[in-house]
Amino acid sequence: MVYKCGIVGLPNVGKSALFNTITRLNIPSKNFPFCTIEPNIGIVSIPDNRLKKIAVCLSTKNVIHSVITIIDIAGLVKGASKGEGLGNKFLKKIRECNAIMHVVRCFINNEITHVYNNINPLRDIDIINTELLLSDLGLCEKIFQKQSVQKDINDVRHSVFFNLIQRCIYQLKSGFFLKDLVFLKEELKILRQYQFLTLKPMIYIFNMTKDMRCNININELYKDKNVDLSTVIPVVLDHKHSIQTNNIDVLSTQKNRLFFFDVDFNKFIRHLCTSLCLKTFFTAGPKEVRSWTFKAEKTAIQVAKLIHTDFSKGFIRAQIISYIDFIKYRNLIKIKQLGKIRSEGKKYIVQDGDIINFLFNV
Ligand SMILES: Nc1nc2c(ncn2[C@@H]2O[C@H](COP(=O)(O)OP(=O)(O)OP(=O)(O)O)[C@@H](O)[C@H]2O)c(=O)[nH]1
Ligand SMILES: [Mg+2]
Repeated sequence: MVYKCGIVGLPNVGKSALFNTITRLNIPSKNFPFCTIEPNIGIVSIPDNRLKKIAVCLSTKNVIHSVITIIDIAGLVKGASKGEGLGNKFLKKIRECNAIMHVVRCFINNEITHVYNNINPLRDIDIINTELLLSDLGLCEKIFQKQSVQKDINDVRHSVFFNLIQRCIYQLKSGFFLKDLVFLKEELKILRQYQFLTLKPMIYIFNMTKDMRCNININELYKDKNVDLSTVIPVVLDHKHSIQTNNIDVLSTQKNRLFFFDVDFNKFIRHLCTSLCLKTFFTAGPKEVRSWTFKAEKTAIQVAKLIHTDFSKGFIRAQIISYIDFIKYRNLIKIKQLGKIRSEGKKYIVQDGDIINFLFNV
């Protein structure tokens, strides 16, 4: 399963421009709201210098990078959760994604229409987040009503489920995202099947003007709007499909302004992956060396499934060399002699940089 990242935001804020930049595709990105109607799907390789280094050690020619799917949908407007502007249809597409990229217009250009007439990033964030929240609230209430009809008072499972949905409703009615609540593992498993929007990891892409002019009040951003600054990536898009990204230095929030530094395209994708808590493991052999992206905290049997369901169905154990050891000794016989190949069971929590050989039997 490839990790899917959906782009949301108001109409005409640069979602498709960002999509083009990341995917190096060329879908229409024009100066009118709702330029995008049907979702655009692009696949992007995740750069990782370690792959090539592993391939050199093994004299393997075929190097395959893991990929992430980026989905650009139509703009959302106030009332989207109630169907305004075909909002429900668009939101459904986002429910199928693993994570959300929320594009916020910060650039100033009088020629580019803003659907609410002026540049106000915090208001825009509020509008989109409110729609995501209301959409989840509607879904929770539907689930609650459906379960009320079927409720069996003596069934413990039912009352656990009821309490869980009630907690969610309370959280959403208080104006907070579900991902800000603490859930037990089993509760998360139940909730994930409903694809709640506010349970997904979200990063904010601030679409900036080249001169970085922006009057966002950082204090307001993270205190009042509850935005975790580590999830904010300011970018400057240009028309040659290149990207400059910038990171916010949290220290500079004291000065109440954004602080930027330039990084390149590859760093942007990696930054995106880091913000979404995505990790990488490798499979390596004489035929190919390949990277695989997975969500942090996954077990060996869970990531085995990414390669093939047989790997998890018939899982015996995983033989693991850490990338650091591999590069240090560069020789499989030596690595073996030094006892640096570990044997791990299905519950092992896979670490970033693990080079894994799955043993299975079906
Ligand atoms: N000056 C400037 N223009 C931009 C920037 N990003 C996007 N635009 C322009 O804004 C207009 C809208 O961009 P799109 O990428 O189509 O916006 P969108 O969010 O996909 O819009 P919808 O699909 O209608 O929801 C286009 O004319 C872009 O060229 C930017 O950073 N600076
Ligand atoms: Mg668009």
